[in-house]
Amino acid sequence: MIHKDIANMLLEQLNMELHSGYLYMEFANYYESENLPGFAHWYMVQAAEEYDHAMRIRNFLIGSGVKVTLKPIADTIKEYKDAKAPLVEGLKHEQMITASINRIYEKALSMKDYLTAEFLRWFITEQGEEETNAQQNIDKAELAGLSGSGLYMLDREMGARQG
Ligand code: OFO
Repeated sequence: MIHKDIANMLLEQLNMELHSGYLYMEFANYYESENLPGFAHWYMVQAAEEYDHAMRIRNFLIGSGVKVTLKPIADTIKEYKDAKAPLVEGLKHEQMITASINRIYEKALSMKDYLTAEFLRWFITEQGEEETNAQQNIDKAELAGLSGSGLYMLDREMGARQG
């Protein structure tokens, strides 16, 4: 059984992961409305990954004897000034998620909860990748430009994301 404080932090993180998926689906909705199906596809794949992150936490909590209850998911921004704006929001969001994971990890270590700390190591590595991907998306958009053939080519590349 894990400590109640750690369980509560993980329940909060579970909600944040679901919110991440909700946010990225909203990005996808925006890109669909802008006729950028490749960007939309990239974020729908990302939304599915976030659901997987949430399920990892849910399963860990259940396996640790914690009763899982779900809270409402926070709302998202729905309008963006251009195709780069969601990418910038995405990086900010991932940095916030990283900070949250790190806080739980530090708390687990301080409470000598090595099982939770070990569980969180996967997320720490994953967050490194998530931030790298988010930054690369911004870099590519800056290189490609936000209109014309550059944007068209980038949209095709984004649409090739496998998983
Ligand atoms: Fe779950 O990694 Fe993004 O938010």
